[in-house]
Order: sequence, then C-alpha cells, then structure tokens
Amino acid sequence: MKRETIIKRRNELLKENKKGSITVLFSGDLVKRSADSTYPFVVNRNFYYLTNCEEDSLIYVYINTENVSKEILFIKDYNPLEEKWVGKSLTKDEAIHKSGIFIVQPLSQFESIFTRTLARNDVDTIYVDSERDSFKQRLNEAEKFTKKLSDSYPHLKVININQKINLMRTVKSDEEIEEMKNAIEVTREGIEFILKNIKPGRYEYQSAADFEYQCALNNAKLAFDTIVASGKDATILHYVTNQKPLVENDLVLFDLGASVNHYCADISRTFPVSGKFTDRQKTFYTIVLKAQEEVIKAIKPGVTLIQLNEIVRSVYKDECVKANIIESEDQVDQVYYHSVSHSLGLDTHDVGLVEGAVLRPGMVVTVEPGLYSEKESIGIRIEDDILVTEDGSINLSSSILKSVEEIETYMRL
Ligand SMILES: [Mn+2]
Repeated sequence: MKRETIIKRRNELLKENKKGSITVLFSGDLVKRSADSTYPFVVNRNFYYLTNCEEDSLIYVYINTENVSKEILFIKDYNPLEEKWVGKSLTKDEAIHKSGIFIVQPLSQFESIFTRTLARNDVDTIYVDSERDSFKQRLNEAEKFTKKLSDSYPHLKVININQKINLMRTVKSDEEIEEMKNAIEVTREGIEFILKNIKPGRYEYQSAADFEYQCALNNAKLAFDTIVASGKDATILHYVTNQKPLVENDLVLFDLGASVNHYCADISRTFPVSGKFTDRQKTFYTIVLKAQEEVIKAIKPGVTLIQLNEIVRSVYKDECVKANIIESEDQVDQVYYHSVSHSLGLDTHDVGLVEGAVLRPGMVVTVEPGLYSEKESIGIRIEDDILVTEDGSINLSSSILKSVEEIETYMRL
C-alpha cells in the first residue's frame, strides 16, 4: 500500500478524536507454542491497515492535546544478538518509509513517554482498538493495556474504536481491489494446477498441496485452511481433514484462497473427479449456478445481505422440489444451511458488515450458494468474489472456470 494511502486512513480515523486524548494501538504479541517456539505471528489487521507495518510487538500512539498533536511509532529496540539469530527487525527508516509516521522510538521508551505525556498534559481519554467475541478468548494487547491503565489511572476514560476502524475497512480503495485481484489470480493458477493433476486415487491432501505449492511459488500466503472435500464430506462446510482418496464419479469441493499482502481471495469450486458430471450431479450443479447468477445480478448499492440470501432460498424452493432433491419447500434448510455472502478483505470473513448492513460501492462480498445432500453424497458450493459498484457489480473472479462445459472441456485436455 502507498504511504499516502495509509496516512489518509489515519487522518480519517483520528480527525474526530477529542482534544485531551491519546490513541494507543498494538500490532500484537507472539504467542508461545512450546519450548522456545511460538505460533506463527498474525498481525492485527486494523493495525496493519493503519500503519502498513506487520511486525509483532509494535505500538502506535497518537497524542492529541491542547498543545501537542503528534504520532509516535514504537518499534523493537536494537538487539545485536537477536539479529544474529533471526535477522533484522523493523528499522527506524523502514518504519518511517512504510507508515509515514516520522517519530519512531524504541519500545523500551513506551511506558516513560506515555506516563510523562499523561503527567504533563490534560488527558482524560484513551482510545484503544479491541476486538472480542466471547468471555473465553485470551486477553488481547489492548485489553491487557486497558486493565493496567485502570489499575494505575482509574480516572481515565477508555473508548474502543474497533467498530469505527472496521467500518472504514468495508469500503475498498482501488489499491485494495488491485491487491485482491492479485490474490484471486494466484488462486486461479492454483485451481488450474489442481485440475492438471486430479484423478481418481489422488488424495484430498495432495490436491490441497497442489494449490498451496502454487501459492508458495507466487510468494502468496493462504487466506485460510484449504478445504478439499470429496463425496459425502462435501456436505460438511469447513471440512479441512483432507485425508481421503478421490473416488471415480464423486464430486470434490474446493474452498480455498490465496492472500497477497494480507488481502484475501475466497473461492469455491466443485469438480467431478473423473472430469465429467453425472446427470444427477449436473442437475444439482445447474441449480447452484442459477442461484449464484441470480444473486450476482441482484447486487448493487442499497441491497442487504439478507435479501441476497433470500434469492438463493427462493431459487432452491422451486428448483430443488422440481428436481426431487427435497419433497417440499419447507425442507430447504436441510440442503442449504449457511448464508450466501460475507465481506472480504484483509480478513477472509472481513469485519465491519454488521447485521442488516446495506451494500455500498467499493465493498467486496463473496457469493457462495451451496447445496448439500448427504443422502445422495453430493455437496456443491460455487463462490466468487464480487465488487459492488455504483450501478451494480463486477465479478473479480470471473476468469476462474465455472460452467459445466468449461470444466468438462478443461478437464478433458
Ligand atoms: Mn467464503
């Protein structure tokens, strides 16, 4: 991302901050796994969105008082021994270059600078960014900091700006769309590589490996754990066990995505293992495709995700009864039990689209109807990534093969 973009985002976020406040944001800490190893570090997406920096342990501070208005980025202290073991951490020059924050201090100075600022200025409000969805989750950095604050500075008011940042993230800039297109392009290559190698007897994990190899070759990461679900397991929405050999005449469902600079693709495709759909599979597939096309057609500003989901259900109510997949309309929940869209961006299930949210230009959403019959061992999901425009939408993943004919032709070659 361009530095100017990042600066603009921070200005947008901070412009309404009150005088007498300090904003403190954390990139996140390493979490111990076992012995001297840690879990792979995942940067707090909001922090990355606002600073362009993706290292652990960083802290961003914005001091906004009557006399002072300044940003400080705290980076790891210079540590020559650690440099010998794991290499350089983010340097001051790199930090300035990436973030456009011109005051960069070592982390060891954070506490003294923070407390001195409190002592010498009239500050009554601290803004933090904290995300939580259950009591059980371990405390995040913002929460640990808030706890510490309330012990030592109980008079300070703490305000959570998480939802405000999330809302900003729902509308993507052209630059962000480009990143997502790159992620989708890598995903397309991965899917085509899967199809080059697919055949009965190949294991689900081998197809996953085909995809992940292409991601690695392109220096892309995985947006989420690759789902390769054949036969009856395709009716399990998040099957990531990937242990079975593919069986002739079965379908195999792929739900996968690359991520480039943390921007995610999220694509599902369902293919016949032998390269040709049976008539029954084709019937199912055509219904899902029809539902998907109708949803995509309906996407434009002002429409809600709930309305989109209703389109799928109404297509299914007609078509699934006609095709004898269910006996009556009210059984549609037995063959379709998720919703059709979610927001996509720095997170696969991107933040900010609150319940009942209305589509706006610049949002990117998935369209992923599924149809699942355990009885018939058929599970199908078709998922594309759609950009909402002023007057409709653009399918960002339209280059990934999808129609029955395209798939059968490609697999025959
Ligand atoms: Mn999805």
